[in-house]
Amino acid sequence: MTSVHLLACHLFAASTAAAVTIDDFEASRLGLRGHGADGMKSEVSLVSAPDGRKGTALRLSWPNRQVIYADCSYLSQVPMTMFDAGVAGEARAWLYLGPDAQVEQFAIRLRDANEEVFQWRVKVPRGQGWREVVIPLNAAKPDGSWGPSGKVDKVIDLPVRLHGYAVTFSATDSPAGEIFIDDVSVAK
Ligand SMILES: [Ca+2]
Repeated sequence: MTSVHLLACHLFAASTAAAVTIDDFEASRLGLRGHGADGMKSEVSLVSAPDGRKGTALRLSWPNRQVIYADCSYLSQVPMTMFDAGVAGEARAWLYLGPDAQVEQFAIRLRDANEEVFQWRVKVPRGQGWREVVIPLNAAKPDGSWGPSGKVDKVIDLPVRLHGYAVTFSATDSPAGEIFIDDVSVAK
């Protein structure tokens, strides 16, 4: 195969890539664990999706002493083989906020081969109800990374796995609250 032919194949693949659902939260087993800032523990559960949406959604909730953020991570390895040649494209997620939610941003997090965690965030539109957010996944511009000492080099070492999700709050001392997350997908 010539290099021109290879290039044509890559272009074709890029132009036809469809969104891949990475979690619809329909599995009966909950493979996520809640965390949170300053030792305030977030909680996760699988619940019937509110407000007329079908199926099961992930509920992420936090106590009223929560500050800055609430997050959760997968307990098992979730390969992201669509990014085996590099992280690019976008992630999408459906989010439901209640009337009093003070969520500012939603983040998706990927973990690289050296356990360094990278996140990309998007502002969450205000207002009650379901909305889909689109998070550009620019490998050169993550919204922060962290990990084990000596492993944080700001370089995404392939392959990556799905690490989890996070929300940040609009107030530094946010009241107790919850967000529902459904049908997370990625597209290159
Ligand atoms: Ca790294």
